Amino acid sequence: MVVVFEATHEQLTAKYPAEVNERYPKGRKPWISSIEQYKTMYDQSINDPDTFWKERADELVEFFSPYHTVSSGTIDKGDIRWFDGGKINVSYNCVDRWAKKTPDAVAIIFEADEPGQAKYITYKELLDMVSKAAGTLRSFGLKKGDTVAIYMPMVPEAAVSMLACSRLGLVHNVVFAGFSANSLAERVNDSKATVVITADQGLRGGKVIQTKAIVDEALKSCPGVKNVLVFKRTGAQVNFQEGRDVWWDDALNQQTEFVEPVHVESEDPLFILYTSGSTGKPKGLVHTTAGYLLGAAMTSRYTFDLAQGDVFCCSADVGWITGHTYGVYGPLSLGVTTVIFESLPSYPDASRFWQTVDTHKITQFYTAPTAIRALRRLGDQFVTSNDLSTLRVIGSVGEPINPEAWCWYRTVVGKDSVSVVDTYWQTENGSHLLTPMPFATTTKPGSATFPMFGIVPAILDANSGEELTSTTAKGVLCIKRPWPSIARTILGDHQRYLATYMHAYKGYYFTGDGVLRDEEGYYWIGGRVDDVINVSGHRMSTAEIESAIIENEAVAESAVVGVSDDITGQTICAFVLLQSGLKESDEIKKSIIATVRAEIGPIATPKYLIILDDLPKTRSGKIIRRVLRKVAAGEEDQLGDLSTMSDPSILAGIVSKVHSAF
Ligand code: 6R9
Repeated sequence: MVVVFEATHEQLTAKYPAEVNERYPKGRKPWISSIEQYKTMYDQSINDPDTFWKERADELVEFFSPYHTVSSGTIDKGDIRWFDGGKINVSYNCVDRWAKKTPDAVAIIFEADEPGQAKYITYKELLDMVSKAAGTLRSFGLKKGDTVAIYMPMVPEAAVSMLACSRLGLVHNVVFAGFSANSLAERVNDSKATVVITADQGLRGGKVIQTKAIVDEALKSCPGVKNVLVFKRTGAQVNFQEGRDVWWDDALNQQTEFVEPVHVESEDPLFILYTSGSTGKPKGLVHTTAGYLLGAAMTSRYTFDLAQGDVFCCSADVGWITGHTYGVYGPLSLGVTTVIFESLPSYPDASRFWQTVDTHKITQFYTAPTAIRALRRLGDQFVTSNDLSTLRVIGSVGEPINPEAWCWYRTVVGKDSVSVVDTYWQTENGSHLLTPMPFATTTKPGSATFPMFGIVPAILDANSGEELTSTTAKGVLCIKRPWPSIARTILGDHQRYLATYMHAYKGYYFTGDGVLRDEEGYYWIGGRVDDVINVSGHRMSTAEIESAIIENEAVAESAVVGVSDDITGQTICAFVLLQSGLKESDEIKKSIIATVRAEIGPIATPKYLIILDDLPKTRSGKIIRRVLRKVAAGEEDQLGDLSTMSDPSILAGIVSKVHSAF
């Protein structure tokens, strides 16, 4: 059974015409100014894709030497290639081009944790930093194709590090700095990184994070790492291992020679990014160079109506795909200003986002539903005390946005006069799959509306795998054709890539999300249909959390399910069976929580930890998670067919335990 979005009739029919957005960009028309223009371009992207993509590539990116083939390969074979034969460099496209054309334009605004401490980096300065950082990486002996892990707080130097890697054809592996030492070590080793870039400490909401100490701990089990480049964020005294560790400032200051961008192949890897799948081990998705860059540039331009002169703020951490594509590569490839936001939406109070918008005259703002819902709950006064009239487009990403939060975002933040773009996509996709066009698409709160150029969605019946071709349809979302920024493989496991995405429904790319298409062809994403849960827009697999819990010696077995939550979308609910002879106690519970935090990181902390005497199982011994999910959702009257359950008499005990825990 697939759970898909269930909206009320009112929600499905509420509409916001594109014309309400009168905040046109200064001195030009929006990139897409009518739904007819969108449709014409979309039709071309489907009927004559090679011409469409050649035109976009000509407009948006610069190759050193031309490609001979726009695209080749199929989803079924998993051998997708774009712009074969071309030579290109991402840092050249994102930095050098603009440092020549508009050297004094601001590339990065750093909105530091404490208000009033912003820093501005022009394109000319960014080029200098990127060249010096690349020179430093080269001095470590790194060569094209080598991997560098980046474990950094949200500081401009994180973006500089990514760009410096791309300048040399090095593959970056950014690991979210909220992950534990164990998770970091696993990702460093799996990607065979030999250098780690990090900071002494991080700052978030006034709290200090011991970033370097976590790296030191992780590297005890990473024998392949030869050097650690350490940026001083706070200047605190931290452990420093002579011979291995190098200070960022010292190393960059020694670089006197300009480092030219290396001409890499279109299909050379640009980065690896780990994400959770429905099984235990995180997957290292591999994105390649030219297709990814074009996907980032094109979607940034059209989804946000971005152009030079705009100030774009994406609040996502660089440790996630959104931070990669829309915090760094998309806006910089268009020569616009990107805001790197180090703090929290609630620090020092709930007006922080909106004060940041006014201070830097932000024109497009992009955040997650969990932040929107949390801020909505704290009250309108934090928003309305700010002007916010520079905003033209406000975006949402990471999880389904409920219509109430959508309407609040548009009415209170957007003052009923901007476009809301609810953008649907995934780490695997590189860039937007479904999104409105800000001055063209009539939106419906809660719907990501229509496909991006080049994207052919298909809704399949989850059980039969048959494509549902009628306009109104409900099922699982798949994509029928390759697009430039789709991930090309899972590092070291192409079979898993094929099995997970390309062969789950043969010939279709499978997203793992449930979807509804309404009678007007609008898409409504329902959420994951697999064992992936989404907490505040962070993807985690239940299997991954279960294997962390099992690491605790008091635990015999565990089953993790997602429970819906008003603010975070979902939260983690862990059911645990203790080793025989052990009794439930606060100490045991605390120790299990500590194990999860150490194994994965604080983001995986279960909100509910319920110790049971028995888990619901099939006769063959498989845990029936569906039963636990239903009980945790308070739907114990809808458990469905229990004929395969070995001992239904344990249900009453589980229900009463859950009731007392919630
Ligand atoms: C970009 C990003 C991907 C999963 C995806 C889906 C959920 C993302 C969404 C959305 C509904 C949206 N998701 N955007 N669901 N509406 N606008 O978040 O990538 O971390 O890989 O997560 O997030 O479930 O499958 P990633």
